Amino acid sequence: MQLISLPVSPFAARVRIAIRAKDLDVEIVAPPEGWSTDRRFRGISPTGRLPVLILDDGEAVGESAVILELLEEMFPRKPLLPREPLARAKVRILARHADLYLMPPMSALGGPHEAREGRTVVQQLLDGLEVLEGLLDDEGRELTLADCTLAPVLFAAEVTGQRLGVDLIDSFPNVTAYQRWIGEDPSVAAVLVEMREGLRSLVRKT
Ligand SMILES: N[C@@H](CCC(=O)N[C@@H](CS)C(=O)NCC(=O)O)C(=O)O
Repeated sequence: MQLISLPVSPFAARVRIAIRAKDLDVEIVAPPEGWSTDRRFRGISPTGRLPVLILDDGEAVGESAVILELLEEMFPRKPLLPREPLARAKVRILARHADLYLMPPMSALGGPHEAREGRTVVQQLLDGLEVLEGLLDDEGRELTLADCTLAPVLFAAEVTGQRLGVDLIDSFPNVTAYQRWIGEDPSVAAVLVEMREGLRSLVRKT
């Protein structure tokens, strides 16, 4: 199998964490030059987005949350979902929270925006982090799909805050403690290093 991925992509990073945690034999490959508009790439990723998992029979699967669930079903060893249905639902709530309420404002802050619009989006991100603060009540457990999803998102929030000159995470003690805890997982730590290095090389290029 192959994963088309870029080091800094928080969506690709969550899949790379799961691949490491499950010890899967997946080759990590970069997309082609000009990938988001490249016609061949669009053939395997109709939205033109990363990541894409290429299965051994050539079948391509996009959408990071779907890829995570697929890998979990294909390779249940070293599970990243608990057994009990309600516990599984709680994992999925955290992961969906990241996709619905944290990533959209973060992506908006990554693009060009007016100062006032920027303040509104920062507030949306802070609101999302405040909800996360209340959702995190389960520290000290096994790594889950929620952790794979949240660790890169919180890294991106940290970097976004640094860029804006505000600490977005500091005022949320549960989120701060969770970020520290999750960063100690070896699979997460390795992928965060990849994200940091990817970011550095992007900055060097611009
Ligand atoms: N919902 C998608 C989002 C993926 C996504 O937006 N990836 C970014 C890279 S971090 C991308 O491919 N952006 C290309 C573009 O916006 O043209 C997922 O979870 O996989």
